[in-house]
Amino acid sequence: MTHAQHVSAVLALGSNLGERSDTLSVAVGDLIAHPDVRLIQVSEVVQTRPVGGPGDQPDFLNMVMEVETTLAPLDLLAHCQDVENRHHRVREVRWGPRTLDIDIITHDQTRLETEKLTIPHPRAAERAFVLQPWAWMDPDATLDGVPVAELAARAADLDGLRLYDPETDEVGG
Ligand code: A4P
Ligand code: MG
Repeated sequence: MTHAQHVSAVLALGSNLGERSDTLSVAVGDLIAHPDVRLIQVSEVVQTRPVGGPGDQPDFLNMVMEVETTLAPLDLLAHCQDVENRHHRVREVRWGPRTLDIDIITHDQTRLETEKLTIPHPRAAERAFVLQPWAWMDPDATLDGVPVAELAARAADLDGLRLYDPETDEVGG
């Protein structure tokens, strides 16, 4: 009998269409409803200006979460896409508005570069909308050996990031 290996993975969630906050919280529930995915921790939610894509699209809500899973990277991707689809994600414009986007940022020490999946996520190291909530959630986190907080501090989009309060639907200063 083989024993599936438990690893830690970091997922990033984003939404800029519809009931953004509700979408994120339901998606977290959907992601950990899988028998092979267990929640370790979730980050704060941040409101962020869109990076790339059409200039006139609405602001995003973004967050990250850490899970423990026995799923292999491609199976975890399939599960994330399943959850995206449940939230009526339609793929139209690259970097365009979406009800829900779920990216795999890291999967243990996995390094992978295939057409379907690149891990660590190739753009995560320069994106405050991923790095800042991650650094707040896990102050000791590193990405490719560099502290995530340090990467966040020098990310170009850090300016457009505000802490979001799901209770009041307001952003902080
Ligand atoms: N794919 C490859 N690697 C991964 C990975 N590590 N995790 C492939 C998830 N998917 C991965 O993604 C396209 C394909 O990437 C998938 O089919 C999968 O096989 P998608 O979600 O269909 O399309 P997308 O998200 O529009 O494209 P892309 O290039 O993944 O965009 P990003 O990099 O995810 O950026 N600004 C703010 N403020 N907040 C955001 O959340 N998000 C994006 C999307 C752009 N700007 C943003 C935000
Ligand atoms: Mg994506």
